[in-house]
Amino acid sequence: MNNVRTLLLSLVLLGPFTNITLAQDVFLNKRASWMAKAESYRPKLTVTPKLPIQLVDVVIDSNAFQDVKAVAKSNISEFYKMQFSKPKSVILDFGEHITGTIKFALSTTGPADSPARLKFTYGEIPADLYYSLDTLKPTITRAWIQDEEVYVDVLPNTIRLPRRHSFRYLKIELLYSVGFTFNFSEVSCAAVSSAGLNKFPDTEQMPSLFKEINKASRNTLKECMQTVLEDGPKRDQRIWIGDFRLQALANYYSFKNFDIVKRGFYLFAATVAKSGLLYGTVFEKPIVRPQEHHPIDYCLLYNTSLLDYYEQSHDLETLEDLWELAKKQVEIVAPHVDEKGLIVLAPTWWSFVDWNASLDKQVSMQGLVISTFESTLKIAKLLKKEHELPKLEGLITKMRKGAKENYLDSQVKLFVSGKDHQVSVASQVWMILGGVVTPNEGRLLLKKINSTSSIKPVSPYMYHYYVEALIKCKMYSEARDFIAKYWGGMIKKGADTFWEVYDPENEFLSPYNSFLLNSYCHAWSCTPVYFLKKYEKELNLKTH
Ligand code: RAM
Repeated sequence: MNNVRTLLLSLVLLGPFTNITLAQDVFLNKRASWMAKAESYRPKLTVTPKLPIQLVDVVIDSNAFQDVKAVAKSNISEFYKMQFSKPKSVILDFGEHITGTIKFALSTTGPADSPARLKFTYGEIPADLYYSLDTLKPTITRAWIQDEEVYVDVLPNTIRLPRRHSFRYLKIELLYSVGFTFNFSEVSCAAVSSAGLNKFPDTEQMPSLFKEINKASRNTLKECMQTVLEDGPKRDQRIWIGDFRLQALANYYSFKNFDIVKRGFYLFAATVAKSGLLYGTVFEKPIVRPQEHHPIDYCLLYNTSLLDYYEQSHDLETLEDLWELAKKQVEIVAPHVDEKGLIVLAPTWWSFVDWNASLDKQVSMQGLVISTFESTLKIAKLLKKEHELPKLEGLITKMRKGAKENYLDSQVKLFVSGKDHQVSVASQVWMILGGVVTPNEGRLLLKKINSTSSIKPVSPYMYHYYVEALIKCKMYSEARDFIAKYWGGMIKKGADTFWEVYDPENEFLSPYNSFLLNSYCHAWSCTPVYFLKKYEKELNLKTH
């Protein structure tokens, strides 16, 4: 009987991946109106011209991030005077992270009788321009690496390169000698973002490190604010629910652009799988379409994000419009909770939680499911629709009890995950956020985990939830000190935008087997501005 149930369930969930379409399209009637709303909230891009400010060299320095730093070489005026005819390379520094397209103009001293072959390499950080990918075997395509060869057939010339890049540093190389000389009379970038102008005067009353953290958070968000809340302007340039939730939170405490958030909710809604389960990712081009996978933690975090949005906007209409979708996520996941109150993940789902490959995710997912069920219940209550999910409250209680009875190791006094009883920070964090323990009990867990050897987060994404847990347990000074240590650690290593992956113990860590494929302006790392603004008083920033 159980096997038949599992088979039927798998077929329904597998529907979108196969030609087997047992399930009907649950939201068929809503897709068109959701898509129209998504389009109506499309933000306008502001184009800002940016110029390079100086020439730099990238050099090895064991104190720098990934052992490479940029050092000033000369004033930018020297660059425009440089004559090019033999192979030569220069690095321009734009002074800040930008996302946009390059325009350049070449002037000649005499007639040109051949093309000039140039190579442009874009670096978000100095290391991007130092290391080569040759010895690494990335698990995702090299096509994400930002370098391109450019033929200039006719000189003099002014050329706008078509591709949008994400960078602060630009290396320009003349690859082969030519029989004439030329110089650059212009290099500029049309920088794009939908964030609007940076309207944040430097009047914040907080120590300079926190001011810098705030600024880098906002810059990270600004760069990812394009026609959607992209996860990263270098890679993957698309919208992911997990990143989206954190960007939306940071946005409420900075740019306050509600339309781009609504656009996200509606894009995910319009592209939902026929089964009614959300996909984790949406592309805008060439047509709006989902990436057909179900990171189940992201699917559920959609509901939490909706609740966050309502708390900031009081927009009951949107909540109402998306309620059936939010409810459906719970209806699909809830049957996977067993008699003990434990979530048993379906084989067709993926759970992300963090990029640490060693992490056992069972306990984290238990807490995350409870926490997102709780958000959904709150939405139901706001809409006076609790009766539509009559068993949810009881299920949450059962899951909390189940988690405590099955995952709390009474000897170690920590939650342990998987058959090897793994101790991780993520497990404690999600047990706290899922309300499995009280804030007082949570405080003991967080103190204990810091003095125990355990699996640690590696991404600012998971560390966001760690800080949320500290705050939930009223450990404000620990939260403040951690933000200073972790995000401040990136600042001290030269970050002007925050990174996709940062493990202070291993700066070369990459989920893609190549740190050159990592993104160094990544949406999910932008939340310090949210913490520092929302909890300004509690974090007691003025005196620290
Ligand atoms: C990375 C994306 C994104 C994240 C997923 C899980 O590839 O860049 O930020 O949400 O992984």
